[in-house]
Amino acid sequence: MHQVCPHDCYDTCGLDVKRVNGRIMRITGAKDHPITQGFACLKVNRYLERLNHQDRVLFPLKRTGPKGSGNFQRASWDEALDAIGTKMQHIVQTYGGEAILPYSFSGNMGVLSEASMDRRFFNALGASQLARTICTASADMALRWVYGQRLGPDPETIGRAALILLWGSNPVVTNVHEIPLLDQAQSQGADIYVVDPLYTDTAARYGHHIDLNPGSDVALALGLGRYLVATGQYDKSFVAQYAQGFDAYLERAWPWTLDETARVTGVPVATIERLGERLASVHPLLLRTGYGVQRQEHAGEAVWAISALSVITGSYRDVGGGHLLGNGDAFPLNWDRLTRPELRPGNPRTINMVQLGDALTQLDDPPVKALIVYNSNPAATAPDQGRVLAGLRREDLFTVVHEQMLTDTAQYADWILPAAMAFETLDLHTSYWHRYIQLSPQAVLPAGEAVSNTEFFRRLARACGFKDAPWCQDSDEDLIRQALDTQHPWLHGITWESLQKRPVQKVNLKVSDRPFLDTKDHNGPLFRLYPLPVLPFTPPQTPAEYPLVLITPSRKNTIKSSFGNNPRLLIREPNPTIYAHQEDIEHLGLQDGQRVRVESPTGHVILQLRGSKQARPGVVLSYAVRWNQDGGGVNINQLTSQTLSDFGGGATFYSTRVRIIPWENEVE
Ligand SMILES: Nc1nc2c(c(=O)[nH]1)N[C@H]1C(S)=C(S)[C@@H](COP(=O)(O)OP(=O)(O)OC[C@H]3O[C@@H](n4cnc5c(=O)[nH]c(N)nc54)[C@H](O)[C@@H]3O)O[C@H]1N2
Ligand SMILES: Nc1nc2c(c(=O)[nH]1)N[C@H]1C(S)=C(S)[C@@H](COP(=O)(O)OP(=O)(O)OC[C@H]3O[C@@H](n4cnc5c(=O)[nH]c(N)nc54)[C@H](O)[C@@H]3O)O[C@H]1N2
Ligand code: SF4
Ligand SMILES: [Mo]
Repeated sequence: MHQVCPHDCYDTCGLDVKRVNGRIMRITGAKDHPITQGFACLKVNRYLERLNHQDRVLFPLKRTGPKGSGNFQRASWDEALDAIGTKMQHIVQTYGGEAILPYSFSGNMGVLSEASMDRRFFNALGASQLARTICTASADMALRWVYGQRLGPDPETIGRAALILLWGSNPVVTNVHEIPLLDQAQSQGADIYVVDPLYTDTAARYGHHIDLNPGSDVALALGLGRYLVATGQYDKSFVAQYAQGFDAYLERAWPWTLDETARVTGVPVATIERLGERLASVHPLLLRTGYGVQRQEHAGEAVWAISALSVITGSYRDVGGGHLLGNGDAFPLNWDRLTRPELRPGNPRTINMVQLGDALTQLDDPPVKALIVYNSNPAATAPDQGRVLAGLRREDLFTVVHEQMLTDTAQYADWILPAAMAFETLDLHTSYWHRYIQLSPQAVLPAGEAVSNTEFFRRLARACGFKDAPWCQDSDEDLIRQALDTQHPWLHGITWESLQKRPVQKVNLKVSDRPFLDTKDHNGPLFRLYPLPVLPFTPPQTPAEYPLVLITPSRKNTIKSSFGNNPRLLIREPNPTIYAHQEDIEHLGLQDGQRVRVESPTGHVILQLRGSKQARPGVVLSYAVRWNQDGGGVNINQLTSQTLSDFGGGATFYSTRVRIIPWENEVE
């Protein structure tokens, strides 16, 4: 039976699920899905272990000890909903709807699970709105600024590219179904450059590593742009025909001479020149930017500067060329019908999820009195964890967590409600990378008393007095029909009925359609090169007290905290670990294997220190993220801060500065 992997991953795989007597017995990558091509990843190859995990929440649980003590007792759904409904209505009456804060992200990327009945409920309640910025906000905003849309080349054209820059992207870890496409391009002679401060598995696989200083991408992109213009090698007719704001762009780029670019990025002048020559002469040129670029303070400007490079090189002229960061806007579903913004009374405040710590500990007028968490595990994944946990410990904060697992966040809940797994529910899936829309029907009944996100919010709505409201009567099938109810030509013919017969369908964009040139009606400019309205980039500083840059990239065997409770997936890292270059370990007088105290201006954490060839001197790394339970109640996000990026209010996880001091001399 066809299913879809719900996890926060570029690939959004189709899966073949074998059932026997109402139980799932085998899960494999769908053979007939053009991107999945019959294989899943290390994590989903072990999915039965997740489905049947001992940490699964199967029944409503009520807190019985102090906050965070992890003491709960089983309750019935009726008891839970009565208590939650009464408490939430009391909070709304006393403090107003804004005292209620939803907190969710992409734990399940199904359209219904991620943003449908939940949004309706919080809109109708007049709850605080959540700005969901933790992952892609800066890039989303910068792409919209330049291109008007989050659209890139079709990944199925990657094989045609002759020059590829993987810029802040580590597909060997995060996007394994891109690897066959990159390999295909390489086998046909393409050169693949990896722009990354770490010597990642992707850099090792594809050879050309541009080892830049962390957070210096704006300089590299503008330096390359200036070089192309100064040497007359940019695509003049493309810029003249399709771009506006070129002069303003040049003004921003002009200070970035080769020498200045080399000084700030650490990339030698000769390398920048050679790369510049290649960008000008080798086409199709694919700029494949990952999210790593935009977890820094100058995130927006970095994505803008790389986008500008895609324009001045005329990379969009060729099928297989262009700038691929995401394809989220390839799916113009009827979001307003799904989420119903018009239900909102007035204009409730918006809270940035990156600043959850402050929201829970400092916000007033009204304070946050109830926090409803689903699809996310902020106790482990949000920055400035010290503040987040202080907030979650507040006895006067009413916390409800709808979860599949007894996560670090669930441990702080007043009520935990059991969430169904994707295979136990019906959903519709898009992708943020490829262009297939998929239906995932319910394959098996939910375990225990678990319910889908949509059903959870239907129940919550009834408990909060919306029993007769029409918006909470819609079934999951109704919701899918409403999502697909659009006149947009890209979705023409994709209906509930057609998805029953063909659960994997491509949106109506041809592989040969070049983004924007062939997908937009145009007679004027298509690209805006004007600089973003932000303070221009200045090189990041590394203060003497915190001399090391900490990067917390994605881990191969987990997705953020998801899968982190499967010890077999963490077999190579039994203890929470920080990796450093051997030179730094020696310089600090430390030893490989030793436990160390890592400190930042925000907090500290005890970790095991290991040498790694991926790190370079001055840069340490720790994969995001371990469960707090593995680290005495804390993890690496003790060190990261709530500082927002320059544009879009994004997170700045990779702009963290730390120092390392010995903790115990014992070597494990
Ligand atoms: N296995 C696995 N897959 C995942 C995830 C996971 O946790 N595990 N997470 C999923 C999610 S939520 C996301 S958002 C995506 C993210 O996947 P990617 O887009 O690949 O992004 P990251 O893993 O955040 O970082 C990619 C690279 O950026 C590099 N980087 C760090 N700082 C800089 C810098 O200043 N400049 C440049 N040029 N590069 C820098 C890092 O070293 C890293 O190698 O992956 C998804 N897929
Ligand atoms: N230090 C550091 N921290 C980071 C990052 C980093 O690079 N460095 N990356 C950030 C990024 S890119 C992201 S996207 C965030 C992700 O942060 P989170 O949104 O917290 O993602 P996960 O850790 O995957 O947690 C998702 C949770 O959703 C639950 N879940 C899954 N399916 C369902 C469902 O159907 N219903 C309900 N109710 N729950 C479900 C899972 O069990 C899991 O506990 O982390 C951020 N945190
Ligand atoms: S986690 Fe990503 S690669 Fe693995 S099965 Fe899911 S969508 Fe595919
Ligand atoms: Mo993410």
